[in-house]
Amino acid sequence: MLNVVIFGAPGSGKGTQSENLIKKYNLAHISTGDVLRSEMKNGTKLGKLAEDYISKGQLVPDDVIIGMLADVLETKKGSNGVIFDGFPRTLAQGEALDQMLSEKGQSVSTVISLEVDEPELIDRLLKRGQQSGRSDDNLETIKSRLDVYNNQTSPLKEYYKTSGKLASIKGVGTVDEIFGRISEVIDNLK
Ligand code: B4P
Repeated sequence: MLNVVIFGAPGSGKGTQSENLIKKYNLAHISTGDVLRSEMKNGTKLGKLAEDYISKGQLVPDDVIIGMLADVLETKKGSNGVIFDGFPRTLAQGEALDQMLSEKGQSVSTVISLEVDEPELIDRLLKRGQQSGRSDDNLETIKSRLDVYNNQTSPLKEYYKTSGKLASIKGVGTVDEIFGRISEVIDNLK
């Protein structure tokens, strides 16, 4: 089982690279951001709750996200493995993921951390905001998302470094160049 966490700041290319990974390695994909946006579109109770947090650039509370992830993970049974895109984002989520996988006799295979500097991140997200209509792709919210990433999410790198799972990848260049760097890490997993 290949369980890949694709990790990085907002705009680092997690969604973009996940698409390539799904095709090459025939993996299931769980993007917590996509699941939340779909709930918002359908006007569900979860969607309405998520909208309050997402539009402010804040994280949706851990208990909500962990429960949601557990439900979605159940639907991916029988796959070759899973790409976790945008999850975990806090230490509590990282610990919960380890627990959920260990109950299935599995573990995280690798954590691909896409490293991109902030001016480039802001530039990418503002460009996307011009077309996406996403309520969180505006300058004020982007700045909150980056603060949240630096304060709440990036400490997870230490957690995965300690367990020897962290692979830091330069996330700047063409999409294909970056995918080449990611594939090298995955192809070299024992
Ligand atoms: P996400 O949907 O995960 O959004 P994100 O982190 O902002 O990253 P995204 O996937 O959009 O961007 P990507 O890196 O692919 O989360 C949205 C919100 O949902 C969060 O802020 C939070 O409120 C909530 N949420 C989600 N998961 C949660 C969790 N686990 N816990 C709590 N709350 C949660 O970047 C894509 C952009 O860069 C694209 O426009 C792309 O075209 C461009 N790009 C990609 N590669 C490029 C390259 N090489 N060169 C130039 N541009 C590139």
